[in-house]
Amino acid sequence: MNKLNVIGLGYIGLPTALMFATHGVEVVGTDVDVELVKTLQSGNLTFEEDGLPEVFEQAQKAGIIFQTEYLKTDRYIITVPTPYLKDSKKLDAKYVIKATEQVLDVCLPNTILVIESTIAPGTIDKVIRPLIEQRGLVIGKDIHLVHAPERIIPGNMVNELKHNSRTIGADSAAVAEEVKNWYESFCEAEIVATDIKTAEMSKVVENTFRDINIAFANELAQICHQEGMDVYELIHIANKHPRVNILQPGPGVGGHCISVDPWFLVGDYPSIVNVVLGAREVNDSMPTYVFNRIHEVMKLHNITDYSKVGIYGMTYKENVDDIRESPTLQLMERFEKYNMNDVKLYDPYIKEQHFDNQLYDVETFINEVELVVVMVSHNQIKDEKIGQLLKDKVVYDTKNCVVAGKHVYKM
Ligand code: SAJ
Repeated sequence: MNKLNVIGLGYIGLPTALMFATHGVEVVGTDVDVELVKTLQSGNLTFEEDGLPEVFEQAQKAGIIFQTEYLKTDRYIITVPTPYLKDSKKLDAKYVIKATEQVLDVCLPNTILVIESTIAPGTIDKVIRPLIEQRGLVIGKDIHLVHAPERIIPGNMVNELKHNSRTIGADSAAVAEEVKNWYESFCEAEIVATDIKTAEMSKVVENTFRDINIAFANELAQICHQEGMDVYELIHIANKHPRVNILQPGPGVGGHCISVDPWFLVGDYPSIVNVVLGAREVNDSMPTYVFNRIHEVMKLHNITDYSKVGIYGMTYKENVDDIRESPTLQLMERFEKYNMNDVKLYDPYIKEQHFDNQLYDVETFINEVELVVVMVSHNQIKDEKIGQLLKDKVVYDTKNCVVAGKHVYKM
């Protein structure tokens, strides 16, 4: 079998390439970013992820190659980013298009081209098939198209690559079976074959389901705050019902999946989506809600100096170093808009400077402020030692993870 070329070595592509390489597949990883490729070639990882250093070491021993060039082969997996256009909220398929074109420039006859990147339903029909046909190539003969979306969650990627079920969307059962065999090298869970459009839609629907569920929890948090009730107790009780599973409220929904994918449905079906759009709006409004709650708490404790307010956590969720679309970044936009620039920030996972008043030592951070706003429930903040430091602070805990504090306020 020819080598497998994985294109796009980001949060999804790199772990996927490493898993293939450590399970008997000859892999070449390709990325346009010269610095990124150099880093990987020199034996260093480009982001932190539990268990990844071990897999990286094994993959290197197994002979994985990193390069900026596309490989001449007949097996490709594209895992490049798929952003959305800010105004129309539609998918911006430019990276997938570019990668597909570069594959078509070099690939061997009878190539299987797998697109793993999340794409709006219908993208392969509307955008990718024409690219191939324009070149006079025949789909199903020269090129076999597949959509194989992933389901891994940052923080538990290696484990989930192994144990999560996957979907393979293809035009024919034979091609689906072939690609299923590739993934079965490392994936021990069920792999379901379907058509391409259903595979595209399933990925977006899964993330939209969670977005809607989180929006419901966030709406409940606001109702409970108004009523002086405990939203966590309420959700805990409701979830005792065997068919109810409400997620947890929080300061917003960040990351590059749940906060992005529902927009593809909004962009493509504006006259149908109602619940989907409403959920997006609720979750997007949460940083403003938190901003207002911070001011309520400041008022209750006569805090007027913003340098006495400390924001704990900048990443989009706990125990990862990824700040994409994070609620804290959105919250800081509100502070900046009103020139409230003295607010301090700290995140144990963020070493580079994003804000003037960012601190790098947790004790100094807590000691210098009166009000600690917890935006992310990193394990660190739940630590007993940190609990001691928080004991005589006012805490606004948007993640319901802090036990200590002179006064602890919730959502
Ligand atoms: N969040 C809440 N309340 C909750 C759960 C999460 O407010 O009860 C927030 C988080 O704090 C975070 C955001 O939602 O800001 C998203 O976090 P997440 O951990 O739920 O999800 P992601 O974006 O890291 O990963 C998701 C996963 N999708 C689903 O669970 C349906 C993952 O399986 C996908 O592979 C990934 O998106 C993706 O690539 O699409």
